[in-house]
Amino acid sequence: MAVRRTLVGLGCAVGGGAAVVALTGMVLHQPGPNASPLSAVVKGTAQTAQGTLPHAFLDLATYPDSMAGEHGTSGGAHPGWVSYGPSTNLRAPAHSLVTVTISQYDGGETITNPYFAKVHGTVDGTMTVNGKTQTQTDPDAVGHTFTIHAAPTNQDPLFVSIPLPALPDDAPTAPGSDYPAPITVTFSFVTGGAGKYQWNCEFPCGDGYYAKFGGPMATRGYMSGSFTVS
Ligand SMILES: [Cu+2]
Repeated sequence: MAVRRTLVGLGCAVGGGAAVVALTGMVLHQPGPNASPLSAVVKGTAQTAQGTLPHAFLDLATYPDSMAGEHGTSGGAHPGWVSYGPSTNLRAPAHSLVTVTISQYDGGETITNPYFAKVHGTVDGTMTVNGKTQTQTDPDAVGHTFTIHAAPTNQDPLFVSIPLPALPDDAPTAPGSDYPAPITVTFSFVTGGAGKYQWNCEFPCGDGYYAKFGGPMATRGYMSGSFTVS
């Protein structure tokens, strides 16, 4: 709302409703890097320990750069930065089973904190990696993590953390792709009531920036974003 009010004031100052419409449309259609909302899609129901719940699905990917299209055709401001896609502004329904599939296209190395090489907060405490059920991955070969946090507020707690195994450095580029064939990681968790959460990668993958915690690790739209339950 603050943005819209500012634009109205600016529009009036330059004299005309047409300017207001043009400026408002221009600014509100610039969602920032990689932030167009992506909502989990409900397809039927699932039996869970909490009863029969809507079953929602979300597909994500992790890339060794920002060239896959989610930052624009030329990679945006930082084409070489590691990134999540197709969005970092994620949404899911309340009181539902959410199944996330992440296509992992990046390499990696030893994770700083082995806690984040383990699966936390999913149904049964597991994930599948290329179809195989696992509770952790090799801490010496982690690409990224997908970690949802709750701020200490009165909303329902939500903590989910998934280690994404690294592709081998010598993985060949897949035919017809700019990347090797990805590792496919799938996991499910149950949401509570409505809330606003954050997610980020806990593997310091911002090479060359502040002990690898800068750059894409410290800039919204690359290795972090929002997770809204509603
Ligand atoms: Cu990362």
